[in-house]
Amino acid sequence: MTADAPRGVDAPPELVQLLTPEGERVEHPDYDIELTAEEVRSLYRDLVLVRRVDLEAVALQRQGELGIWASLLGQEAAQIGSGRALTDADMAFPTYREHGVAWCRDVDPVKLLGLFRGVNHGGWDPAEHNFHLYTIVIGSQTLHAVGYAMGIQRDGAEAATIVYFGDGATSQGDVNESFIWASVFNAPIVFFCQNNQWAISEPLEKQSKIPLYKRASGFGFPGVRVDGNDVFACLAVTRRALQNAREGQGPTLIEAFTYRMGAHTTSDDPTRYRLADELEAWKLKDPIERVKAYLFKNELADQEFFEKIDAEADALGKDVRSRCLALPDPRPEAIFQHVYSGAHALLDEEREQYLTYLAGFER
Ligand SMILES: Cc1ncc(C[n+]2csc(CCOP(=O)(O)OP(=O)(O)O)c2C)c(N)n1
Ligand SMILES: [Mg+2]
Repeated sequence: MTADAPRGVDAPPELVQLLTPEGERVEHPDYDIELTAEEVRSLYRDLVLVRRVDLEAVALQRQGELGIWASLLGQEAAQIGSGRALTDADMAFPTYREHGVAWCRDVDPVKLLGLFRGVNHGGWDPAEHNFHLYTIVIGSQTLHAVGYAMGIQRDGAEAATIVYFGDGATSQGDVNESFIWASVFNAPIVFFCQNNQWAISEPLEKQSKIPLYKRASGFGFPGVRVDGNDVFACLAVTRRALQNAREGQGPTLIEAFTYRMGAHTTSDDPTRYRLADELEAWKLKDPIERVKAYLFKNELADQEFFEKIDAEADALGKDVRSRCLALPDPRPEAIFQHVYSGAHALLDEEREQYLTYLAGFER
């Protein structure tokens, strides 16, 4: 990064990129990808639809319908590219911003909204979607994921695990411990770090003096930095890393170099700690615009296609909104459900006490 350039905007030379911000296909000596026109259109659709769900969720929060929302704005390509690289048998462990990955795992967006509305504690069955519940405790899911990966390794499964975390999370002890376990046990796992340049108000330079992907070498496994706003490159790099994991070659750290275009969450005001020119510079690298430009330039899609996708996005936004507003409030005692898989004497007692307490109000 040069002294006067906005943060992260100077693309580092080691970045894997297959589609430039202008929508030009470029070659990379180590990574390539063959995509049909239909596949590119499908990726474009994913990107637009998840952005639309995210936009609707921000609006719902602003209208008091969600307690909070963590926007994925700007990180769509990192999530769709990596999410579409997964097979059904692979398992994904998200943080709290991975709405695009959830989409790729067929989790109904309304279930995500339910969590942020406070009417469920996750709402989806991780085993049904091979998509773990969201994790708020920064970095802790990396240990869960490595444990899971070591489990499927022992089962002899032909599957890999992927775990998502942020740039800030790389400073957590849990994440570093998970790197060690994954490395020495050669666990079939991909560490997918979305470096969105910020951990709430803390900039990347407070986390590391070296590029994050280089951390991997100290733990004894490969690290690669990919253009996180390039859906083709994210797909190619993640596909390769997952395949290596499935073939017994152990973990890979992928650093998806991207940018959090919105606030950390709806409770945050980024104008307090970062300059507008940084955001403006990253807008030029928008992950959706470059796919659109590619489709247009190569005559792989016409105006009608783009209008159809926009209409589908609007319909999805409407549908998600109405189903979110219709979500029933849970019964208060539901807080005791799903804490343990079976009965638990102490929790049963606490539930009874709580119900007795609540009954005192029903007169
Ligand atoms: C163990 C722990 N410490 C602190 C927090 C508070 N916290 C919530 S989000 C966050 C920043 C995370 O930044 P990063 O890992 O870059 O992810 P991003 O939100 O940018 O996707 C912090 C410190 C937390 N949730 N858990
Ligand atoms: Mg971050």
